[in-house]
Amino acid sequence: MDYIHWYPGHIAKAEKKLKEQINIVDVVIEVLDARIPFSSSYPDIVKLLKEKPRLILLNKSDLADKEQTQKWIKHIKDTSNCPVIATIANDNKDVSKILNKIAELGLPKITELVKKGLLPRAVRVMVVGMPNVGKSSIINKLIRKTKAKTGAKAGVTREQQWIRVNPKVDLLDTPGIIPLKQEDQKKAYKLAFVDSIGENAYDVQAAAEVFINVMNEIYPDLIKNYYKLEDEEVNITNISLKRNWLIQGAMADTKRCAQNILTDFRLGRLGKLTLDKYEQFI
Ligand SMILES: Nc1nc2c(ncn2[C@@H]2O[C@H](COP(=O)(O)OP(=O)(O)OP(=O)(O)O)[C@@H](O)[C@H]2O)c(=O)[nH]1
Ligand SMILES: [Mg+2]
Repeated sequence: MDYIHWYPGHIAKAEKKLKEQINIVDVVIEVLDARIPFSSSYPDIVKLLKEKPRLILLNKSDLADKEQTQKWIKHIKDTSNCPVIATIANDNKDVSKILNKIAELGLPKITELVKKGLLPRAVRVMVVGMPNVGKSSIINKLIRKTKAKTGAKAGVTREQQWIRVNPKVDLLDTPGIIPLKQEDQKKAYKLAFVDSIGENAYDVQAAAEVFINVMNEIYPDLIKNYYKLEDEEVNITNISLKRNWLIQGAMADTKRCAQNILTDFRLGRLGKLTLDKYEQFI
């Protein structure tokens, strides 16, 4: 099997920046992709976030299997002891729920400050998550109504700003990117399927093959039915031929086909799917 590769230099840099950001916040919003709640999580998150209180969002829940999302929410709540909310970035219904949770999670810290004789202040929060899970979209929706930036604070790199979302919550405008460090290739491929890993790190055709295998395990017949295959084996060549994705000499254009399969999944054309099937993990 082809392997997905990462670049250690990038990881070290991302990690350093994330650590600096973590130091100055009270609460962290961890964004996961609802289609892969396990594979988009970071195994050592508690340590990475220095045990800061955490709100977990299963974002892109509009693209995930609803029943699976409910099971994952309950499981993550039970095992992490953190509040968990399913979100859709361009839907504003959950904004107040998110902000209330942040204020609640940050309250012990603010109370502690007041006990020390300091003035109460807004809870400082930041958004973290793997690439492409929807961090920026979530920041944008939280600050939609507020354009006022509250200025830089010591210890933050200059391009970062605090935004007063409401009297109780200050949000860091730059998300923290969680380094993709897993050696676990199964997880890596699932991250590739949801576009969390750049295509220069893997072979698209190999990824599409793995995708078909994953789909056959979790949603048997879905790929076969979607691409209207009959008795032929479900593979890239047969899908190309069926769809008439051809290159010279009437040969299957497997490269184009592989790309199209992944795009169909990413755009939700194959349906609302969860590729980390809860029952396979528990
Ligand atoms: N369907 C759907 N698409 C979403 C959702 N959230 C974000 N997206 C899309 O996913 C893509 C990535 O969203 P971003 O907010 O840029 O994600 P990010 O985590 O900031 O990505 P990086 O900055 O690259 O790490 C964009 O095309 C968004 O429109 C969601 O809840 N549902
Ligand atoms: Mg972003």
